[in-house]
Amino acid sequence: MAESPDFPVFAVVGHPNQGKSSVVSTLVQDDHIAVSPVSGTTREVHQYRLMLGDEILYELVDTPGFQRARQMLDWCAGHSETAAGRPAVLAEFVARHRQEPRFADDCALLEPILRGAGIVYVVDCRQPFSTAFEAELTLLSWTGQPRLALLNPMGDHPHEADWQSALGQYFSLVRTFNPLLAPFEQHLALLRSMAEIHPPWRQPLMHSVDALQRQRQGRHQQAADRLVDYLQEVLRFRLQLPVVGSRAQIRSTGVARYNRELQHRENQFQQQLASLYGHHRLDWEGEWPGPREGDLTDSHEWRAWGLSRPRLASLSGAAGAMSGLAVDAATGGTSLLLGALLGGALGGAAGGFAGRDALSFKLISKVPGYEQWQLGPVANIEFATALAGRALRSWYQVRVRNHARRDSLLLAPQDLSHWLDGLPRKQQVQLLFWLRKLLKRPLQEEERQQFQTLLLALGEQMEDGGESKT
Ligand SMILES: Nc1nc2c(ncn2[C@@H]2O[C@H](COP(=O)(O)OP(=O)(O)O)[C@@H](O)[C@H]2O)c(=O)[nH]1
Ligand SMILES: [Mg+2]
Repeated sequence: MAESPDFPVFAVVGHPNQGKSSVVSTLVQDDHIAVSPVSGTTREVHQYRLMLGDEILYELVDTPGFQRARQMLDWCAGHSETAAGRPAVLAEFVARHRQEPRFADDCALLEPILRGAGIVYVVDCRQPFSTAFEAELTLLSWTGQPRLALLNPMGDHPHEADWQSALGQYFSLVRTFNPLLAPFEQHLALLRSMAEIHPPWRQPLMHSVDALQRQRQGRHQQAADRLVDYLQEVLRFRLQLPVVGSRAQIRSTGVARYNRELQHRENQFQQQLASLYGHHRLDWEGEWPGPREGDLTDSHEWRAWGLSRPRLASLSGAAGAMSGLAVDAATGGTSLLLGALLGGALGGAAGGFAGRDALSFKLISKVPGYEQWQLGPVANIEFATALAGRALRSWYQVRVRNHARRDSLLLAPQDLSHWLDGLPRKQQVQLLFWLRKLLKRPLQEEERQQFQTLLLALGEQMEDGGESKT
């Protein structure tokens, strides 16, 4: 057997179309890997390494599916006398048949294993277990390499018990893992399982778990930082408009331009988030339903992203809860002096939206012939919470997205359905406080840090909130 590398290597194998490439894609955080409903998309063996800086954490080998396991097994059975000789017989089979097109896939997938890779066997448990799989399992067991089986539950899985029973005979560990939907914690759990099947890889894989956790925290930090910049920019964004036509006409073309600018900034923000989390091919769907011309007090689509009016009103109205909050804040170790600030934030909530337009619109130069109108900044705390809610939702979607997914990312307001309303009051007040501050002026360094701390907490909450919709 060739000398093994000093990082763990696993070959991901199985029948065609079981989700092998998807498992590889998710675990190496690479959205470039060919994942496709068309069987036979992975024609060759590809090695993918998860790198962190210069360090290789592990390598996964994506393989084509088994094609002629039965024939291969028959040949090997006829050429081996004892169990001890089986790995050598498999190697001989590969050496003799690798040039034959009919065995090309089978040889290709065995090669890395014979060189020392561990085995991750992937099966979509919607199909019944049958003897067709038995040959594959037997061959894999004959390699003598450490191995683990993954049940990929794509939808219903009526045959799961059969599969468990069959796989349990060939694999020391059988785990359930949905490469498209498994949350990050389950990726780590899977790596811990992989660490169990081969003692020499235990330490490097447990190290990978730590490193990936740190990487994720770092990504969250950077995303929160970006989020502050983004909100700072869009909440304070203003457009200068030349005087062409009537006030109503200027306003109307201004609002259209403003929305385009907003959409553009949101797209940029979303792309930055995506690339922070290692998504390089992400399509976003979902127009930002920006303010309309004449957007005053009636309901508009953007409202669904923010705090609801009853919620905003209750934040200013519930005096009893407020004193509770102030106490909470004083003892909660938050650096915000909420008690002192509450009045300001809530006063804003009360007065900040009633009858107010989403954007300020005013004449900023009255010099005849050089008149100028200005649209923006955001003038209404309700609209500000909608922008923030939408940005938070974008962040959430990217956080929970696995790299195996190839569908576009859909942002629809009903996804959120006033998620912000469900936050603890204290966080709502804090969010309002910072948004209001942003509406007035850019944040200072220390304030940024505080706002970021809040955003990080909100980010955690989004994931823990049991929102499994993706
Ligand atoms: N719904 C669903 N589809 C999946 C899941 N895993 C893989 N797929 C899809 O099944 C198809 C085949 O997946 P792929 O990873 O290319 O399988 P491979 O041929 O074994 O490499 C792709 O369209 C995947 O998006 C899953 O857990 N749920
Ligand atoms: Mg594949």
